[in-house]
Amino acid sequence: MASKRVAVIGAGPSGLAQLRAFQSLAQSGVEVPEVVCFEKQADWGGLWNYTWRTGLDEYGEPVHGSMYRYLWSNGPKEGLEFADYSFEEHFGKQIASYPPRAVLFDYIEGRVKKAGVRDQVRFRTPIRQVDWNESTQQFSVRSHDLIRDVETTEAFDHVVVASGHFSTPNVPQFEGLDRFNGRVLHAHDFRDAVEFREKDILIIGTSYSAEDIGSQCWKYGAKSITVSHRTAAMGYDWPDNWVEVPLLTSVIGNTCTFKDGTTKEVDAIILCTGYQHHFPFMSEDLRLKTANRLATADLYKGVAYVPNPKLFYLGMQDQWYTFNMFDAQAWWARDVIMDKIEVPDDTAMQADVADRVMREDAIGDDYDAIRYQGDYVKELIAETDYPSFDVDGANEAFFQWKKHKKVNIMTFRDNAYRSVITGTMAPVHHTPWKDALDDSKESYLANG
Ligand code: FAD
Ligand code: NA7
Repeated sequence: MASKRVAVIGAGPSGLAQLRAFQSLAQSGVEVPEVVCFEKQADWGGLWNYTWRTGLDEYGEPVHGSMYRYLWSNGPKEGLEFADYSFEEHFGKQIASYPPRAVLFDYIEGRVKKAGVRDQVRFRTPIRQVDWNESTQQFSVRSHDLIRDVETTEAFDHVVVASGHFSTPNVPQFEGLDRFNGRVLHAHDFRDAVEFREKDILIIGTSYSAEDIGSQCWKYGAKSITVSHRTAAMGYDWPDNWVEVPLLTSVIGNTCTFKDGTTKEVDAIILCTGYQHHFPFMSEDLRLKTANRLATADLYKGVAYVPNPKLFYLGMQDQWYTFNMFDAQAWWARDVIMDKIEVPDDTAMQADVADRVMREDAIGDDYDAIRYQGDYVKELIAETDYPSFDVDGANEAFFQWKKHKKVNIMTFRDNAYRSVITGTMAPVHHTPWKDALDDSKESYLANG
């Protein structure tokens, strides 16, 4: 097994899950393959590794980060807790349920520091090209050491793509945007809500980014928030200076016109219109092409690439579950690589994908979608030694979260839930979210 080589692309939560999966096996005395993780940024943590930069970085690489200042977890931490590393183990106490970005970064990092896997990561080394070599039955992987400005091509038996899919923006065109007299940006480039203090802002989109960036701007003093939808309004009980309108049809000067003929003068337009699965470094025969959905195209068990199951993609689903689902996937991919799990023939893999798509298409509401992804997590962990946990209990935390958002979209983060890993109840945070302007780790952890 030691002679096998595995390339992991990305050291975000998914890639780090893969490193931890192999390390946990090695720790139990099993000989594992050589694992090399390539990370284009200077540090690990993926999106949780905050950068002020937008556009291109200091090497001319597209900036990966889409996270912004003051971001607090948009779902309860009880839904994402690692089954092998609880919040209590990391912080030495139970903490409140919606941690800000810096707190979650610390938690993610804590597990992999403990595992001692940092020396497996080649930082500042983006992958440029991955090809399959039919004659050697290996992948040819070309990476670029940005610091030394040297490109290297190496052979690997397996590739695990963990490069995320919330970094390359989906940017639609609207008539008149090219002549708008204010700032237009995509959510990917949003960094600090304070910029929009006293401003009238228009947000396009109705999903997580729209809801949360709008809420940040509201919290930090925007004058008004107008949210424009293509399909349906979000329908929360918004504050007085927040309205929902149909889709933007045109922009003249600072005046935006919507599908129902109404207009609004705005200072800035933030396109919260989602992201693309973008893998320019994968040769076409290896490149995942999928919509952002729970049942991705072409991935057996949501992980192994059907046309070439020596290749794995982690975390490519739309996400209710995150960190613990990436773990479930990483442990499963590890066991395929270790020849402990057998991948069936092409017909059976395609049938598996079709069945997942069909079952997702039959989902009625968000509660069913949460159950669907919870069942998926259960399915994968049942096949490996990832510590089993109460997934139904985690589903329940998500159900409570949905209900709390309906009750009041500006106070849902003030609630607390029970850990399904340690069984302890989270404390209620010391300050309501809307009044907690300091999002530092020190401030958040000052609880209890
Ligand atoms: P990423 O975190 O995107 O990490 C991918 C890594 O791959 C990066 O480090 C990147 O630099 C690297 N990489 C990319 N391309 C290459 C290449 N060619 N070569 C080498 N390295 C490469 N989830 C939650 O659970 N709770 C939240 O509150 C939450 N909030 C979010 C808010 C925002 C604004 C966004 C965009 C996402 C949020 N998410 C949240 C979801 C998020 O997707 C996951 O939490 C998680 O970060 C996904 O991990 P990942 O490792 O799959 O991808
Ligand atoms: P999502 O969840 O993919 O949502 C994208 C939104 O953008 C959704 O409301 C779409 O509306 C809307 N959209 C997409 N294209 C258009 C066009 N052309 N016109 C108008 N509206 C459009 O992305 P998010 O950024 O919100 O969330 C991504 C992750 O970041 C998420 O996992 C969080 O954890 C944080 P639709 O409903 O399709 O009409």
